[in-house]
Amino acid sequence: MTIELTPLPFEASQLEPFISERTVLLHHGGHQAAYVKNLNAMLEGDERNLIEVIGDSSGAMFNNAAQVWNHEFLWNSLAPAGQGPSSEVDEELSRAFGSTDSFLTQLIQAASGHFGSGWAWLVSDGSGLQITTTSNAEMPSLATSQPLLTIDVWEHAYYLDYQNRRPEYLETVLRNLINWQHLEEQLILSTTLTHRS
Ligand code: MN3
Repeated sequence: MTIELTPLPFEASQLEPFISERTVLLHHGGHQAAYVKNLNAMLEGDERNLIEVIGDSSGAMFNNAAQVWNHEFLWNSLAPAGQGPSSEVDEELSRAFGSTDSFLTQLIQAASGHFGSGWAWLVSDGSGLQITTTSNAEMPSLATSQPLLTIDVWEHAYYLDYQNRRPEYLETVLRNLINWQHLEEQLILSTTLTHRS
């Protein structure tokens, strides 16, 4: 099947001033589009969907497929500034991390400290919430955990706006642009996890 470049769920300028329109356009229309194009070139005549390809491939095919999925999840993890967590989400995060603020601090620390390219995640593994990081195109196991939120720590995500200041990028973006509604929807999905395997 042909993999599509899914449109952004907001206007490219709507994450300003925290992420510039220029960065969003290059990230989505340049980097993510290239993963889609590379993947389609490798998938010619292949009828599997994206999740099936991710679960059953390695090397360049896995890398491009996983990066397509990771970027779709990234854009859904972000939203124009002005939202906050519902009391339910605040309660869940407080149970796992002490408070929502402490959750953000721990996520920023984990993402800042990740060596090289990759992703930082909030996941639910059915028994609780965890912060984790993955390298390059890797993602948490979709079979055993539900990602709730991700942030991209590849340099292309922040270099135009923040140069080498990764902690400042993370501090700014995670404290202003989290799509709390999407996080809550993923949290609700995760309650079905125990029935999945
Ligand atoms: Mn990226």
